[in-house]
Amino acid sequence: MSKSKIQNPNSKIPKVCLTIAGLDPSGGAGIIADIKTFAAFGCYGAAAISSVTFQNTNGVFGAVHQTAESVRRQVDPVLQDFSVSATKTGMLPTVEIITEVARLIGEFALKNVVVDPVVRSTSGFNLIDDAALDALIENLFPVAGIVTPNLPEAERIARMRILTRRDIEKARRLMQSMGAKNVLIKGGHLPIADRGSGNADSGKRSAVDYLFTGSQSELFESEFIETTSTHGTGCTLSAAIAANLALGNNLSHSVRIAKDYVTEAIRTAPGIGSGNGPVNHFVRK
Ligand code: PXL
Repeated sequence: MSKSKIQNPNSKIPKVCLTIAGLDPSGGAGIIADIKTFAAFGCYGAAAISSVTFQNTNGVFGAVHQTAESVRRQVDPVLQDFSVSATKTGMLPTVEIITEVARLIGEFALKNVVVDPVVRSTSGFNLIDDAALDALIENLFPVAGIVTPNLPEAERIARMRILTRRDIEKARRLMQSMGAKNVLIKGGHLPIADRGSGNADSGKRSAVDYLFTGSQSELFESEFIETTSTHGTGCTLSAAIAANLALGNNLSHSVRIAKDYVTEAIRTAPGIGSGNGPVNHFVRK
């Protein structure tokens, strides 16, 4: 039963962002990274756990997945109560969870849905099986405002090797034919000669992401920072895009702000852990 609401007259109600993703207890990736990112942009974060993973900065050692019912029972009361301005999905490990999340998105007409098609951890742990990946493509691509694969994820989704910018073009067409309207392909893993615009000769690397909106394409370039502190950068980027969409920024602007945020978060990483360390989520002024 809802109580009559008593509101602080001075409060400015923040935008609410929801993440449905895995728990990384070491805090660098998954829902903890998402919540910190939402907070860094002044948004209020809500989270539902799809899987409890066991990991630290050296690797992922296992996971216990939630059921579809558990995910629904986490998400439903939140959506009954809050007006959610953006939703981000991360690790969705099973077919049943993916179909339930697609149903929830439809039932509640969720807007600004950012789908990060998480497939594998940096350390090589499979976070989703093949059947689940097919289900993700079929059920979530058509309802996503944007899909944000990195290169290995794009390769697995498009079932092709991606070595050049031409390959990226081909992969994006394939992903759009699978129902994804807007695709951000994160080119951080691209061979050095194909990174960026004309930097190959100078040997200076840049981190380039490619945004495809319909038939348009836009290139986002930023400094490539040589570091092992990259744990959770994918989660952080997609959460930052969701937060900026929640704030009312358009897609292109949201991607630019999110990318700059991740670059600074990597640059000022706290150096925690002995492996691939987390980034600094509270870099934003
Ligand atoms: O960055 C991929 C990823 C997403 N979500 C969770 C993870 C990882 C990688 O380890 O653990 C929960």
